[in-house]
Amino acid sequence: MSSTTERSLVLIKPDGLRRGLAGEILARFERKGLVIEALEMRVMDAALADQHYAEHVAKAFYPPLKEFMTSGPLLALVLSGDDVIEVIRAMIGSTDGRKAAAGTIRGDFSLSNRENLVHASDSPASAERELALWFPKI
Ligand code: 3AN
Repeated sequence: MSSTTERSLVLIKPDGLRRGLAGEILARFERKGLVIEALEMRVMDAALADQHYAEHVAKAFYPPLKEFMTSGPLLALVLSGDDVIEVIRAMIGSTDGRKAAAGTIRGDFSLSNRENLVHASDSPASAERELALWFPKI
């Protein structure tokens, strides 16, 4: 099987920090063999939220999502490795923590479809767009 080294924008969301799960989540990515290329603690402001979630701004769930995502510090990461976009999506599990498979981050630690601990780019095009927003110098 061929492989491609990729980069993904990953956020450990405010619930991850509030609940003391940042180390656990980061450790899973490290143990998998992913490379941490950058890591910053940031607070997402309203303008960045609207850009980051451009595809969701008109949806009914967006206002409470924005409120949550701007509610406290998060960790923004650039992770790289072979096929990382797909690998990380598999590690975090499906959006709704109640339905995410056991063994995934959301499946093991989240009971919510909003406070679901992690964001990760879902395609190479999303990764490029999100990395430019969060880490314009990298
Ligand atoms: P994912 O993060 O799994 O890629 P998206 O891109 O569909 O999911 O949604 C972005 C974020 O919006 C999710 N991480 C979650 O926090 C929130 N979200 C998605 N769908 C809902 C929903 N039906 N109700 C509340 N929040 C939602």
